[in-house]
Formats: sequence, C-alpha cells, structure tokens
Amino acid sequence: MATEVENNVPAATETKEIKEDAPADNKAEEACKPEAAGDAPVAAKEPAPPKVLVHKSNFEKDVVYLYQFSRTPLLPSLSPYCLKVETWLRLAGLKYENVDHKMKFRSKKGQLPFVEMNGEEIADSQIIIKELTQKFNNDLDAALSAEQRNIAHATISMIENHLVWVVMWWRTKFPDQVLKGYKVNLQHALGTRIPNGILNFFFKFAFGRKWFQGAKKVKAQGMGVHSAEEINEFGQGDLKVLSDMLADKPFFFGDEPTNVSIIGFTRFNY
Ligand SMILES: N[C@@H](CCC(=O)N[C@@H](CS)C(=O)NCC(=O)O)C(=O)O
Repeated sequence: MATEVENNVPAATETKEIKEDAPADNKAEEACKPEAAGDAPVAAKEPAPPKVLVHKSNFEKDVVYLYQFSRTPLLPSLSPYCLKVETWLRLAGLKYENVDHKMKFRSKKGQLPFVEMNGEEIADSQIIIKELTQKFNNDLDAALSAEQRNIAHATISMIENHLVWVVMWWRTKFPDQVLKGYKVNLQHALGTRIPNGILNFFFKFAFGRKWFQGAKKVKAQGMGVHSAEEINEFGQGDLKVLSDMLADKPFFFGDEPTNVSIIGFTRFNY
C-alpha cells in the first residue's frame, strides 16, 4: 500500500502483491504426491520436502516479508504494532518487503503484524523483533546499561499494557473520529471499486459491531469501567512520563534510537 503514502516510505519498501504465488498448500500437495507404480523401490525414495506453510512461496533468502494493515494518506499503518515492526526493520537496516494482501491475511495467532522469512512465519511484533535481533545480531539496545534496559522494559510495558487501553477506549468510543482522523481510504485499502461513500457506510455499521466487542474488551480489561475524565487523566499521566523521560534529548537514551524510541514513536502517531 506504499502508493497511498505520499512521502514517508522509501521506494525500496513498496508493497508487493502476492498474486504471483500459487497457494502454498497446493504446492505442498503436489510435492507430496505418491510416485507411480514401477518407480524406484521405497528405500531409494527422496524424503518429501517440508510442507510449505507460508503465503509467499517464491521468497528470497533472508528477505523479511511483512504483513500488516493498509496505509492511509496520513498513517504508514493502521496499527501501531505493525508500524513498530516496519520502523524497526528500517532502523535495523534489514531487507524487507511489504506484502499487499489487502488486509486479508492474519497470522496463525489471528493477528497482524506477522512476517515470513525463509519460508517460516513469525507472529507478534515483540517476538518478531526479538527473533530477528538474534538472527541478524543487530540489537538496537546493545549500548544500553542494565539499568537503562530495566527502564526501557518498564516503559514499554506502560505503553503497551496501559496507554494502549486509553487509546483503545478512545477508538471504541469515537469510531467515526477514527475513520475521519486516520483518513482511511477503504476503496484503496480493500482493493475494490465500490465507491468510498458506500464502503464508509457499511464500514461504520460493521465496525460498530466490532468496536462494540472492542468496548467490551476495554471494560473487561478494566480501563473501560472508568469515567472519560479519569481515562483521559490516565493517558495524560503516561504521556507526561514519556515527555519527562525524553526531556530535550533527541531520543529516550540520548542521541541514538533504541527499541523504546520506536515504540514511543509509533504510539505518538495515533
Ligand atoms: N501483541 C500483538 C498485538 C497485535 C494486535 O493487537 N493486532 C491487532 C490490530 S492492532 C489485530 O491484528 N487484531 C485482529 C484484527 O484486527 O483482525 C503484537 O505485538 O503484534
């Protein structure tokens, strides 16, 4: 969906459609077909190649294929978790490609983002970053002291387990503002010719139900039981912590970005 983004993504990261891929399962079935009668004896048979379980079967070695939500003219991704992975990939300097799947796929865990690399899926932004950091020995936190790592850990937990629910509450409470504020172009995002007016109407209707589930989740988590004023205060408290930590430095721990900088950056976008 890179074409929707005006200036903020380098050409090398343009989203590629995966139409050229044959369904992975068909290929695997093909590879596992029993041999015809009269072929070599069983002992001489080559072992069947491992079943291909990824969408991108014609992958390039060590290229990371990123599956995320579509871009909007305003946001590089509709999800901060997806933007986190893409920002990390850019900072880590890894070769990656956004796969244009029109928001159709989800990971085996049922969410976005996920990546595929060398024929394997890795799901969940935190696990993706951890595994790729290990594989490419490219730790953005390498220069941090033990104490800074602890502060980073606590800060990330605050952002992803507390502040996130303040934002989720806002999204569930004001879905129309989300649609307008994020400038979602559904026609482009879903790859359809249906006019946006109609799509937006159905989107709001359908999302109303989904958001309703979201509101239930926000309540079940605990954030949703509070008043709007209280929730706003929780959010402001978290933002003040981040603002004080950042102070007048370019990044949280000095001149170089680390993992917590990425997570802070991606949350400030929403
Ligand atoms: N812990 C996950 C959270 C990812 C997540 O919550 N993704 C949401 C969107 S922000 C999702 O895919 N929800 C399912 C859906 O929208 O179909 C991560 O860090 O990747």
